[in-house]
Amino acid sequence: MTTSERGGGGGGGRSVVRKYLARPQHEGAGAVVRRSIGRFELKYFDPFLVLDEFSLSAPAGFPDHPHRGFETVTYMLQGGVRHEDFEGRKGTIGVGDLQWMTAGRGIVHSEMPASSHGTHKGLQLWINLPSTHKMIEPRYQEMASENIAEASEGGVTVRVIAGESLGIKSPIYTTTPTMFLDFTLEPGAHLQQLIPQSWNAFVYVLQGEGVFGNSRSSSTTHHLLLLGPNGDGLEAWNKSSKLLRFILVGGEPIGQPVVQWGPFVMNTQQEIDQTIQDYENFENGFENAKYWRSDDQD
Ligand code: FJE
Ligand code: FE
Repeated sequence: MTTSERGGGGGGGRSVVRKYLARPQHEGAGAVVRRSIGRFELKYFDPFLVLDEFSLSAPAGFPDHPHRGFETVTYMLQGGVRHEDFEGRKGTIGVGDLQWMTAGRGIVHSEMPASSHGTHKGLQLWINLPSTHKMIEPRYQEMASENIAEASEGGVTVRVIAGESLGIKSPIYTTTPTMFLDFTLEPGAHLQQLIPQSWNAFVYVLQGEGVFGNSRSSSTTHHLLLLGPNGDGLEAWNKSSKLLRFILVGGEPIGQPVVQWGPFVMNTQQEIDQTIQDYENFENGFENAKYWRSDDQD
């Protein structure tokens, strides 16, 4: 059976169409990120703009910077990130905690390691917004680790960050319809997870090794797997003797032109020019940036 035959009919799982190893690169101020989506080979996987597995050791971090036109989703794996924004909002995202930030028309913030020792690790996903929502008021949705719903069945444990799995639904509202599931499979476990038709979806391996979709070989840590469009969901197997942990993320494609200038993502160059002007002039959502500096900034 070929890949297309397997994925084409009803009942089959999606196939893996591309696989990338995310290698470390420098971003921000001394921070290291393993970027998969957002690097030049994989500029945009509609609606996803960036997927970074980041690693921070003080004094490295992401000091005061703006965003407009999309959402950032930060999910911590080790240590913590202290954030602070231009409306005076502050907090720490600890291990297993989630911050879902809709930048909308504008946020200026800093994201720094929560303590001066240790290595602080997590995932940051940038999700695009449709043109109708790029200029909405910014908003945050946060979930502490203990409030993220978890379910187990047959050696599969899922933490439901967004969307639905094993009969559990996340309370997170996704402006762009999105699913974000954190799976752990015990040795020998097999997973079948539905993914809505027409959604783009990918897997990113966090720990151990797994066999996904039609792949013959297993995939290990730091690998991103793009899933093909056909089939009703993901099938995964842990054929190893250790735990396998990965995220499955899917989203409804927006299908609009994307013009990106660093932390600003709009539909046209004219809108980007306007955004740069707004940021420089502290207008149209950037008013609070005029007299604000984070505590991290000297
Ligand atoms: C950014 C470069 C950056 N990935 N992962 C340019 F690094 C960033 C940025 C981040 C970021 C922050 C965290 Cl906490 C985790 C990240 C990139 O802040 F916004 C631009 N424009
Ligand atoms: Fe940021």
